Amino acid sequence: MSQAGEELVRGLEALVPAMRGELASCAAQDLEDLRVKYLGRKGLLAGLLAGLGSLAPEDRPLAGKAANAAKQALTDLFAAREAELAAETARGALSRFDPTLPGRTPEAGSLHPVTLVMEEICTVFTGLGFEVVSGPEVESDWYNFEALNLPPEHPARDMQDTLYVADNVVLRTHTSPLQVRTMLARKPPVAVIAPGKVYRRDSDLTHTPMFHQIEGLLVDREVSMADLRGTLTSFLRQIFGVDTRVRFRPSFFPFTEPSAEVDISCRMCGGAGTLHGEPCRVCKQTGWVEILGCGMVDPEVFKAVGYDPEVYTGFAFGLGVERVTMLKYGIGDLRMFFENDTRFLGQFA
Ligand code: 2NM
Repeated sequence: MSQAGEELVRGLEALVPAMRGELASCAAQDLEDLRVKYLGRKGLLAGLLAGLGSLAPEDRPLAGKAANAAKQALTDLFAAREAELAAETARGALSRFDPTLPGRTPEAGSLHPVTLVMEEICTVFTGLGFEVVSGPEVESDWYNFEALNLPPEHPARDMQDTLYVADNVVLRTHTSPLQVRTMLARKPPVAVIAPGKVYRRDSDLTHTPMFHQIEGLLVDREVSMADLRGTLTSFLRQIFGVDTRVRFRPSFFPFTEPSAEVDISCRMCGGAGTLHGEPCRVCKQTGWVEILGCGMVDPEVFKAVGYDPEVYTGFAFGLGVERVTMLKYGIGDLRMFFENDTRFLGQFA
């Protein structure tokens, strides 16, 4: 081999120990620079390979072989060191991880107390054989008023301050339109409860423009006021406790006759009217709190939905879910339900 050929081969062979030495003391962030220096397009290896073309033809096979060997060796050395440094970095991260530190607990949501009580009430009535129904919050005047024995000029319409969407279209002021829809769609016997949002033009300390209501309806042959009384007493004792006393007072609703309002013994003072020698604020010293309204479905309602009032009788009732929730949990301020303070809401998780 010519002298030039031998020099080129020695140069190629010398690259390998040179790179090995530099790699050994190289830090991870300098690795790329080293690769460029030896293996880059204008690197040391490329520089030597450029001399290959000017060798005598008979020297080229040996020199070419040495060049390939050098390139392979450099590539392998580089890959090995790269893997080694990656492993070291990973070990470093692991040593900085302290498994004894407390974890970061992910925040979990919880159901709103009004939702919880609404579901609980539905569960009680489902257990008594009622079926849950739902429907639109925007209703026509007919479903919300007319069919419920509230004709256009009826003074009772003033009892409800209604939110109008358009002429003859309202945000439902109660869930009764659902009972109307149910009666139009089915024949007796029916036993349904209708939970949902209702809307009234009312906003102060004790009223919100939207609140939740549950109404119930049972229609069959020979349904009596005694059935109403037994059903509601069972329901109220399941919600408020077996010791709860229940009383019915005469009242008036346009869609029921006779009608009644139902009181339960005050949970705050146990019905005594006083608490720690002070007048009870929940029942205003009466020992009773009003919880729902009810009655026997008025024959006019049955006529509107095509039920024969000579054949069928039924009872209906309605209650406000926020009110039930306040009494059940001793919450004194309606606004708590609408502020979405998680310190309050989280207590019901
Ligand atoms: C109440 C009180 C009394 C009631 C009546 C009806 C219907 F559609 F069957 F006629 N649904 N709900 C009713 C009766 C509601 O809420 C205080």
